Amino acid sequence: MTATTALSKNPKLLAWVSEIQAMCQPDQVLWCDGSRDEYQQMLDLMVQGGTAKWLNKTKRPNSILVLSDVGDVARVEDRTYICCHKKEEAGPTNNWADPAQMRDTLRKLYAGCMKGRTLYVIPFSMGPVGSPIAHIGIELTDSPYVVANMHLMTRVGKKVLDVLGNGDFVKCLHSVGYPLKLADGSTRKDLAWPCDAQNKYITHFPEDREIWSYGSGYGGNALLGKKCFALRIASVMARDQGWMAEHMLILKLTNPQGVVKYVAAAFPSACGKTNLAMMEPTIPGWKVQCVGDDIAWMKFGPDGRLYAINPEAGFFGVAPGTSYATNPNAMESVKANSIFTNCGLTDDGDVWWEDMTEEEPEHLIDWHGKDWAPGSDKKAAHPNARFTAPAHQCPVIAPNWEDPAGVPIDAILFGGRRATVVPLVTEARSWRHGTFLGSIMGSEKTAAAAGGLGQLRRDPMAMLPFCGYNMARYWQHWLAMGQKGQATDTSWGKMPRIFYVNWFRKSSSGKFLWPGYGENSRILKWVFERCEGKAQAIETPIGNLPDKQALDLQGLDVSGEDLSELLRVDKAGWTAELPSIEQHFAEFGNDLPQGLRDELAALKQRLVK
Ligand code: GTP
Ligand code: SPV
Ligand code: MN
Repeated sequence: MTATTALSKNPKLLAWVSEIQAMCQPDQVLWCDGSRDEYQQMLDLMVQGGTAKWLNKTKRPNSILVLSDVGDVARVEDRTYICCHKKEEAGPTNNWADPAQMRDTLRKLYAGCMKGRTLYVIPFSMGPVGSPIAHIGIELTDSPYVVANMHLMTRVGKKVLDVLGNGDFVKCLHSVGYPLKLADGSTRKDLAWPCDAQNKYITHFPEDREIWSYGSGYGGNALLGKKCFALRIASVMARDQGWMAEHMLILKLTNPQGVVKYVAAAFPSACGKTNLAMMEPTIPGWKVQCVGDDIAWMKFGPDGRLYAINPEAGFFGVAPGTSYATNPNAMESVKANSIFTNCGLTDDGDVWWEDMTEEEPEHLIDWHGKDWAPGSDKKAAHPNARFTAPAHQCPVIAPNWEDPAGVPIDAILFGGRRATVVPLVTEARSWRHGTFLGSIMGSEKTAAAAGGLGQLRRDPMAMLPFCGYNMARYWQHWLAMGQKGQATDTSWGKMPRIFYVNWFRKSSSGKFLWPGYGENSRILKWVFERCEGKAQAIETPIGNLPDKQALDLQGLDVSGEDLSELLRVDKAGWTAELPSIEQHFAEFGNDLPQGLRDELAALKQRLVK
């Protein structure tokens, strides 16, 4: 249970908690011990306060539904800041703010912002507690919703403080920004979803390894271990310390002979990581098991190879589109002990979202809390509605997913939503070429972040919203990691092979050409066999592609014509894209690594040949 007395003697931690307490002025401070009772206490508190509803206990045991404010439904990239001393260190793709000025702005907002509320101290470990790859953070928050979610998404509690001792930690401060007592002494009632929708700040101080978040209670804005720490702050730590923090799933792929390879894949938000990470292969004898579905931390092991851990302990997954047909293992993971946010509530007290079942419920309460029926022009669930579930509930969680040493990565996939130009799969020619393909990755925008739905944008390595420093220097770090891993311009050394995939190519009539989901196993098989040096590939100007013979197509229901289109090297399309790639690179000026300049020049040459 939460404790009113400090659970740590760490002087830096105690001083920081006192300082924040004095600034935010909560009614009380409670320390989280990470116990099951404490988790239950948070759920009860949310239900009593009107934030959450219990779902039907037989259909969905020990699970709640939470509906957020309509102004607080996704990450807010335009309110996300990297606050380092030099603007060029944040680079052209991040919002930059001067650290002292930003702290000044935020101190004013934080002053008294927790009046009438409880300040929770959440000690958490990203990665198995005590693993040499793991790192510790402390989140201070006034949101029981955040406490409960952190319990599922990270390892929380006393055990973390024991490992921390008097050591250093990442300071993560969070407030929903809705005090219950105002400066003039008046009071106000709490809201079901308190926030300060017009005044959000998601700020990072990478030089101080610190995060200050204000005004939002949703997802990556508020669960600070996830994108803020495990990607934005960790990417800077990784650069400084010679490792990698990436927006990647990790999966364990076993062939019919029992040989195992590990694949990591970077796709932008809502582009299929959770689905690929726990897919059911359609090709007989092949097995996919999940190590992680969103973030990978990779370090060189004693054998010189890259080893990855999943720093998280749960899934914060996109609900709409998730079904027994597309992702049965996610459906099984959320059967109980889960938190649902912005989903519809059925008349029998269960959750529902678009495409969860073939047949739509006759009636439900939508995520706005209004009546909904099939044919409504409104969605039952918000497109960025999410489930939070413990990873160990996934039926295909890899038995070794918590191995503190991590798993050796054989292949890295990049991918995004590209209706045209980009083929189903392309193997990079080398680590440097793969880094180039990652650096020019593009994807149509999804609902995971506010604004601009469907627009094509460059999202290098799926890290555009998550890189805590200058993107071009991050590419340089990728190239440097390759050198450490003995990759040359023509060989992979000990580094994973890199592939560029696209499940989202469309026909001229706008339909997906590729069935995706479990059928993606056919591509994983080719990747596996390329890593073994077995499968065939054709050299093309954009990289190495399989032809129809090289892919296992048995039992696949795709026309020969569609397959040809999926595997077509669209030279004209790529040539037409060169100016936009040049423009993209030009944004980084002198920071652009020479290796990527050379790759672009080489691509141009190959395309005109
Ligand atoms: P974040 O949690 O935001 O990082 O997203 P994610 O990358 O884990 O994406 P997720 O697996 O949740 O998929 C997002 C959406 O893409 C869902 O609506 C899926 O149904 C859809 N999707 C996933 N895989 C495929 C695929 O292979 N083909 C098609 N057409 N859609 C897919
Ligand atoms: C993403 O947007 O990539 C997510 C969800 O995984 S959030 O935690 O909100 O960042
Ligand atoms: Mn994500």
